[in-house]
Amino acid sequence: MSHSFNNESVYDFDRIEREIWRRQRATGISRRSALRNIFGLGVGVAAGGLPTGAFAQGAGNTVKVIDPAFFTTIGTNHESKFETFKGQGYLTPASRFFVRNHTSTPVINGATWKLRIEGTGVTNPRDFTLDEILSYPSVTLTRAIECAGNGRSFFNTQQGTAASGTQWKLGAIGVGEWTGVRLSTLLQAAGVKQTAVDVQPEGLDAVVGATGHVRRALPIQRALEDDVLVVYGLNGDILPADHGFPARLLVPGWIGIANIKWLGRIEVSETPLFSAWNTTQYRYFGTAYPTEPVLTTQTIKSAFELPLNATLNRGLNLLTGRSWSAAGTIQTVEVSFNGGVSYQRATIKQGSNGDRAWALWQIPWVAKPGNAVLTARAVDNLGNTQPLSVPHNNQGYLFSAVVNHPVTVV
Ligand SMILES: Nc1nc2c(c(=O)[nH]1)N[C@H]1C(S)=C(S)[C@@H](COP(=O)(O)O)O[C@H]1N2
Ligand SMILES: [Mo]
Repeated sequence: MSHSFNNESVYDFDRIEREIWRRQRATGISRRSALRNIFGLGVGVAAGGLPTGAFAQGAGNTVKVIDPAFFTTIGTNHESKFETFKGQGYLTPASRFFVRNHTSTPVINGATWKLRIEGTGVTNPRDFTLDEILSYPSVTLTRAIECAGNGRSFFNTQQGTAASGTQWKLGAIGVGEWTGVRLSTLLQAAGVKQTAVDVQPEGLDAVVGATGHVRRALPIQRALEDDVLVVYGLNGDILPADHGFPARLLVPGWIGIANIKWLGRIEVSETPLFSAWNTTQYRYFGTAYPTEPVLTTQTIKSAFELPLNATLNRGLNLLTGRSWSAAGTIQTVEVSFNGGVSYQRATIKQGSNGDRAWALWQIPWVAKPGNAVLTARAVDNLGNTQPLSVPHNNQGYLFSAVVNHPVTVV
């Protein structure tokens, strides 16, 4: 696919990125000011992701079968139905793992695939075959991957101001057992320099307008940490096509977009790297955020393993759910059966509370007929908790507030 300049919404995405650079170069002003000027002038950006419609292919943009019993399809994305995690184990099976594709899953031949590491920040730019990558010591970590926009729909339904982008409920998260090689191992093999500042992994999926391949830089300090992996395995199996085969990045605790799938190239640079994915996307925009900060880590959330507006039988119900924090593990989970008026402590399942993964919990409820609003709130090991509301941001990122979960008891 080449540039889709015949599609105005696609072109607009690229135009804004170019314009930021043009103004910045011409005037020497900061990137931030350039961004603000552009938004201040009212140039519309497709907030919160690519214009739906531009790439929407509906079902059929994945390799795995998207069973509507387990997924809600929104444009090119497939959200796990959180209630279907009930009774499942700790790990999210690959077949049930949410898919967030900017376009569609490319089918890549692992035998001919190569990962290129290059740029001003390495002395030995080189390719790695899959066999070479497999020959390095492997590391396995159980960690969540969660979209930055997970929970976005609640900005509308709960706080009354819609945010643009994929209207996820809480199912844009999965926990996998990821196996791969440390990114630092590959960077060292490519001769990473002391002077390198940014590392930008890039996907082999279809280019997005003229903005090029999906890519997003991370600072060298994070790239070199032990838990950042070039992953080739999920849950003891080969990494599936929809989740990045032959290799994807894993950056635990960071927003979903940091975990670039279908790696083809990693640019290491002595100067800062920018793309649409850290300039016009994945920043906080809106009146609450005058400095337009870039998003880095995920937050803390809780979800019941129940559909919204579920019907429950009167009497004893064992409610189950999951809570997670990008900062570490979950300390406590409290549940309210009366819309947050009073709370009771839920029980976290033994051995089900991993670092930057999730905690499985349960709580009994003797339900009386009528309507009720359930809420759950977690506190993590650093004392972070869930607020009652979060300031709005235009693209609806990082909704960490307590979610009202209506049910009817009959
Ligand atoms: N190359 C590439 N990498 C990507 C994406 C993409 O569209 N292309 N989507 C990102 C986003 S926004 C998220 S939330 C995660 C989703 O990972 P998953 O589809 O394996 O659940 O992948 C990230 N990596
Ligand atoms: Mo995402």
